[in-house]
Amino acid sequence: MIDKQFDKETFKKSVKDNVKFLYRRKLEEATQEQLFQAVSYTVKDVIIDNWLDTQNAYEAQDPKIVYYMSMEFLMGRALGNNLLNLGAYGEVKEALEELGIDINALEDQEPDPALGNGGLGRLAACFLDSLATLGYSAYGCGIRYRYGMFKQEIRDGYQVEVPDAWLEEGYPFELRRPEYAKEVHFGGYVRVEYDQATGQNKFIHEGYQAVKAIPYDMPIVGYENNVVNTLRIWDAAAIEEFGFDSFDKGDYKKAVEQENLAKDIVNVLYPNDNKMSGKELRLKQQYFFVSASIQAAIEKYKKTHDDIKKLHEKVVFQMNDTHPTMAVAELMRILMDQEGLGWDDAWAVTTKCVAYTNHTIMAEALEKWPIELFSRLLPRVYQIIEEINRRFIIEVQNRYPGNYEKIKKMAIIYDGQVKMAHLAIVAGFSVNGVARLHTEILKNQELKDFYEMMPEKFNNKTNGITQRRFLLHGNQNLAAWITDHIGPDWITDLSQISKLKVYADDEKALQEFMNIKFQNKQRLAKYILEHNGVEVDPHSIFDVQVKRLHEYKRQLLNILHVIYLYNQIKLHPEMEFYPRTFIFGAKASAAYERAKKIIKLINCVADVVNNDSSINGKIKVVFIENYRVSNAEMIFAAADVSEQISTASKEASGTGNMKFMLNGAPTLGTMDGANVEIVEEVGQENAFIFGMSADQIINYENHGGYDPDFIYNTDAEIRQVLMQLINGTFSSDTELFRDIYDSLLNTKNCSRADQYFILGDFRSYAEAQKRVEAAYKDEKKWAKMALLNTACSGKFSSDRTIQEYVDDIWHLDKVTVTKSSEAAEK
Ligand code: 26W
Repeated sequence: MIDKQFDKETFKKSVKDNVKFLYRRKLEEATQEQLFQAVSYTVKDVIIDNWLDTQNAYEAQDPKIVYYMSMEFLMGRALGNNLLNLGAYGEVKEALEELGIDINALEDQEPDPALGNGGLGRLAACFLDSLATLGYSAYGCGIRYRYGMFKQEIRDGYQVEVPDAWLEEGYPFELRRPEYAKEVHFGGYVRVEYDQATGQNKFIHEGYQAVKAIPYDMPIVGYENNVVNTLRIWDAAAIEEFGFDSFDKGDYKKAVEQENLAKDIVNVLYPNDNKMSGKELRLKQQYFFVSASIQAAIEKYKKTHDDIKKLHEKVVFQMNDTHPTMAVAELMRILMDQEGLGWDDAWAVTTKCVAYTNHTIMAEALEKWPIELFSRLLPRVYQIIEEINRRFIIEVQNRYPGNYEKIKKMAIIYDGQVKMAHLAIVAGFSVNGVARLHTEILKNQELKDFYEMMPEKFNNKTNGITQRRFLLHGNQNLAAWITDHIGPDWITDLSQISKLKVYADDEKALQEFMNIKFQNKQRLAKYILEHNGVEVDPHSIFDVQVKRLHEYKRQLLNILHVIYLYNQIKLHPEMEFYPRTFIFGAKASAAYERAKKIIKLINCVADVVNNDSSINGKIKVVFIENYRVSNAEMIFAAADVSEQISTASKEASGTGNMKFMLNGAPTLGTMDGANVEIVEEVGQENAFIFGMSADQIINYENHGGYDPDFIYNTDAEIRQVLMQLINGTFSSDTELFRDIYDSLLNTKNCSRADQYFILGDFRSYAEAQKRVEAAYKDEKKWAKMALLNTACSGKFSSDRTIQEYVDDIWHLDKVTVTKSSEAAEK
């Protein structure tokens, strides 16, 4: 697929030229950072040709466009991925070698653009990759945060948050597009004016503060298909650039204030995952990118279409959780106040243009905004939401006459608050969950009332991941091995990977498969030695839990079990025990105290266990600092066991679970989220399932919780583990983990002791861990299990997920892009 402008010699020359032009240096004098920039610019040049060709193809074919609206895009590094998708990785690697440059070291120079928290942001990034690869016209719409997800440093076992200045050195894979800047208006008031000509009221927004939104475009390269789509993220600036006259008039201070006000909006990503913060700045961020994106979409549509009432034929907005739900009211506003449509026409268009994805059932994550704040910041948008609410309540009344409970439960505005999920459901033509179990819980529990009233809107789209980043790039040896055995089709059609099943009993194949896993474990062991100073044995079982830190994900269950094992080994030194390395990686939201304590606990346990020579290194515990997309790729490739141990019903889907599976690590997990479907694909016998079911948990919750104290009082080994949290075993400060201890028991008369059923599931988890050990000891059995996990992962490609969104929700047209250079030759 490599084209002429990208052959080795031209490439090498271009890199040398870039070093010269950018830094006035010779190649040999350039720093690694400078080399990274120079190489990236060369790659970007090639991408730009494809970008233009894609633009031309879209203009000629006029396909329907999806705007994927998301507060978060967790992209990970671009260089390596772009090279792979361009089909040029191999050649470039060689060319660089000839220049004496190691491509891995170069890739390591790139900062991870971490414009997201966790699952929801990474899903958005996988979706963009799949959309481009499948040849669909799509824009990602988001915010160009100056500081993305914080960098995590571990100091004395504690998480310390360090700002992530990812733009400091200049980011080569972005293009500033000031010509597409938009204005966004905050505050002020709405004046109503009667229009004689139309006989209708006009709503005029006045006295507002205006902010300029400036787009930066990042190329999204499809896999070997010449398609380059766009992630458009918005930067903010003051409207009036202050000129010299500002100084003279003493307006300097005001001008600087304006600038700061604007800059504030895009300054930093909120590091909350699953918790609504209710901050004014967050609301500003939401409206800022939603308004700019919708304005841009409508402007683009109007360039080549003149009937705004047919917008839905060419445009669809997908709202990634409720964060961009203002899109509903903003679209109504533009259609009515700017395009001159009446309410009914505007509503008809809007409700065919917007769709909503729900990513969590955790109550504390649901977005509710105080009316006071909302109406002050966005008076016109609020007015529109009020009217949507008024009309919806009439519908509810018609449907359920006299049933005021329904109104109370379903209203968009109630009790002084604007409920964004309700707005999204009422206006959206589609509401989807992200795994089958999750969608069922939405329909039957969380959103039951809405499902009853509008069942046709509800549908499931089980999440997926891109095999191009998480296997082709992250696990290059395995990728090559797979291609050797079944050909390369799996790269764009992951269902093909099931062809590996014929090797499930082939000893040579299994041996090779496990050898690759071993090499990947060595690579991770080296990383751990370098970063943690801990020596881990690549022959031990690499048992991995990497994800955001949250109580419902139950990292605590994992570490308490480690303590339990440690006690067992100390008590029975002769006991047979297969060596284990427990690997954790997780960022905790900066304000989530208990989550941060759990990180400290993991590190304290690591200190004790790793340094206790009496256990002969049978257990090692490692906390990998600053877990992020780039090190995740390496971690998945090296994992033996995938810990997916959330309290059943709480994890909407999970996507890490799929990345482990793809890389040949069986799941140790609860029947939660997409684990259910993973087990369905790979078979019960190739996973380690434990714990209460979602039904059981929900049943307990609906009947006042359960009693962990009974377990504490009757199970001496569990009690010992809990006592060790407060008796100095892991910290001389016996109060350090008191809060964790208390959270598990009724000591403080708290009504929700052990909210996440850690003690309730403990024995079942320990027993499942025993099964893991037994299975691992049987080398052949384990190899077969691991290979079958890879072979059965076909369903979990985001290509499959995106095709389902296209077929059921978006109805996009497929586009083919031919290179202009190729076209010219013909
Ligand atoms: C308002 C603050 C806030 C921020 C982020 C609330 C909620 C979120 C996200 C919904 C959290 C999130 O990332 N959810 C995860 O989404 C993934 C993709 O669908 C799922 O796989 C995970 O199960 C879900 O936790």
